[in-house]
Amino acid sequence: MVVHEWEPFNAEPPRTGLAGLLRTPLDTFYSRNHGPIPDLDPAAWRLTVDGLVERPMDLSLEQLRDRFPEEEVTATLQCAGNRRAGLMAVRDIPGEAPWGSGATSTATFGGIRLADVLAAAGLRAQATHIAFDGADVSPLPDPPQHFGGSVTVGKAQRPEVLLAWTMNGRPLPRVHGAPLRVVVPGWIGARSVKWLTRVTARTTPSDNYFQATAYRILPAGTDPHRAGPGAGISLGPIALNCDILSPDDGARLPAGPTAVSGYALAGDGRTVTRVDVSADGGRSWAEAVLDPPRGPGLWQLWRSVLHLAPGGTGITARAWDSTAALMPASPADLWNPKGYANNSWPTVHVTVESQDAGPS
Ligand SMILES: Nc1nc2c(c(=O)[nH]1)N[C@H]1C(S)=C(S)[C@@H](COP(=O)(O)O)O[C@H]1N2
Ligand SMILES: [Mo]
Repeated sequence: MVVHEWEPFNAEPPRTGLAGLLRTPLDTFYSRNHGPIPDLDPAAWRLTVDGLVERPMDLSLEQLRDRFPEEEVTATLQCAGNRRAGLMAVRDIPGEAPWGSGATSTATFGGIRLADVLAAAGLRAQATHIAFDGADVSPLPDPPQHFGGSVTVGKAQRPEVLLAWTMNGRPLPRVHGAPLRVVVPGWIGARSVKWLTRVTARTTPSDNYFQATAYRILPAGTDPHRAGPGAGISLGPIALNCDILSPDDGARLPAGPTAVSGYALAGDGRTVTRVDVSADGGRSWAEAVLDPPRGPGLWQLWRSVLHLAPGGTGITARAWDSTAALMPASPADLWNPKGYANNSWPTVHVTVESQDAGPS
């Protein structure tokens, strides 16, 4: 793992650690934290469901297990800061981690549907947002605050949105939110709140710092330290993106055909319909072989074989979605003061050895 910070713990796998696998192994899955990782006693832990509901509830893990049917969802989590390094290459973003391609990972999560819990609590018709609170306290807001965020009621009631206690068939690891986390496929990772303690039905989005102030796209001239709650564009559903996972950036490759592979991830409610690969900076493109969509918020793997001339070459990819939207070419057009949502065309630089090169 590439560790960006030890406290709070922030780490991502190298891109090649994600390559070719539908599911990311637990020891490879990225970790994104905003404060110390809490150590919760599962026996004492309770989930509070309150706000605009007919029957507020306080439920233990055992009660959640007994009352609601268990479901599994395979989904990709992606941090809004994924590929921030590509934006930092355009212009520096002080105080934020230079995430590469690895703040994206996929797992099979098991637990219960948030929709079932909301129905049991008697969600009132006026509710338009469902807010989540985590047990961790982040020192980033002033004063320090629990991590939290919200999604719309429409998304909260989707069958793919889970309250999860397993990950790839194992008990949910502490670093990923044990004993219970939210999983919101297709939305920025920040809405998949870990160490969940409270679900609140409201008429407005969460007031939490990580919803109201952070995780927003500010206009390029703005000082993020002066931007107050509500400034900029709130991030929720993620945008179409793709990446090259193999070969690695900087790889030296033997002469002969080059296998290129990666993932593409559509925005909420969409699917990826085509991935193209270019070895000439986007002047010409070859269509990659793309896996079919297998579920909401789940990446689609793709692969291609290129015949590259000896020497240094860039390999670029781009994806199209089911609305015929295409990823933007340039990170410069996307640059924003907090460095979120870089979905520009990814490029890896490789060197292809010439046919007659001996062993190096
Ligand atoms: N309670 C809590 N939940 C959280 C966070 C956090 O710091 N605290 N980080 C969020 C962010 S920004 C992301 S991208 C995902 C990362 O989940 P992971 O660490 O399991 O990969 O968790 C989200 N949920
Ligand atoms: Mo994130």
